[in-house]
Amino acid sequence: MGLKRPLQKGMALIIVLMLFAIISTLMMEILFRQNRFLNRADNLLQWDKRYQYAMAAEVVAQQGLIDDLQDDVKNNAQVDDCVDEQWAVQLPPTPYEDAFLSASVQDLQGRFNLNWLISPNAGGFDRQPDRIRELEQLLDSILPDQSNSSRLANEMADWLDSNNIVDDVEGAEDPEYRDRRTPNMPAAHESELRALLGFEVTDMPEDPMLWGLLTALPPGTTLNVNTAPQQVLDAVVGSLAGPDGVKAIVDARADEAITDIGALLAGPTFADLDEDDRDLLKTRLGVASEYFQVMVDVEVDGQLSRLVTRLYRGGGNGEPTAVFSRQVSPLLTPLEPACNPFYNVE
Ligand SMILES: [Ca+2]
Ligand SMILES: [Ca+2]
Repeated sequence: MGLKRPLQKGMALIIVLMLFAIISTLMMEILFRQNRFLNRADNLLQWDKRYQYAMAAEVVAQQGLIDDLQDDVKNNAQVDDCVDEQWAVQLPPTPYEDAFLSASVQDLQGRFNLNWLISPNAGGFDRQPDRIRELEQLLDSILPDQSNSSRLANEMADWLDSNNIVDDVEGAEDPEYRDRRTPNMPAAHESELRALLGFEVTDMPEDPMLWGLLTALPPGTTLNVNTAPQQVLDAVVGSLAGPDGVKAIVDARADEAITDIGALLAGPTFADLDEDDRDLLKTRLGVASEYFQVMVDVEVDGQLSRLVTRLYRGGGNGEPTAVFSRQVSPLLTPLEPACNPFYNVE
């Protein structure tokens, strides 16, 4: 009995020490987790705060667009260009409470609409061979390697058209795609081009701003000749009226915005144009816009967020203005200016 006592004491001491070790490890873990939880909550709160600031700036831009439209209606001249218009301003980084806000607005109708490649029929969407060639021509000026332009334009048409038949040698429908299906309906965003079978990493434009030459709007949407960059005019107008037709538009808008497509097409440059081609241009071109993009950058404590909002500004017919997409995107490029960077580049 006398021998056991010191051993029991020793055991008790070891157990107490082990308990302390376990408890302190637990405490460490709890503190570590609490700290992480607080950081995460703080990050989420900060992110949400930047998002709310961006949404507020979006509302201001939206109001600017509505005011501009009301002005146009009052003056009986519905025209949008990216030079003189009220909406075509860029807000430099401006302090607001603890944030810096910068913003810009772009006209989406100055871009090549991928959904022009199809036209709605009774039950679906038919491909438009002439428009496919226009996209091919435009891709020539966007892609670093032009050899892929024709394939991508044809695959885009199959991607959008209702049938599941590869209509041209370079197209691709469901059987060609292993891990995804073709939507067979209008694209929701120009980035769908990247989902095409033939799109390679090497096809990424060297200048990310080149994506700004493309968009995805309803199939019948007109191209605004006052905001379209040279490359888009080359593809859409050049294909029917040649380089002289494009030059006539660029020259006309250099002085002031074009206000009447009919008057423009009645000019001498378009005199030799086939009657059908003239009518086609008349339906495809416009001088005003309904679809816009608002970009807002928010910085709080060195943390950045960008909100890219796309909206439909109800036309003069009293339709309400409505946001149709919001995207929080990484800041890989500067804010896009109102006039596309390639606006005047030949
Ligand atoms: Ca097809
Ligand atoms: Ca198809």
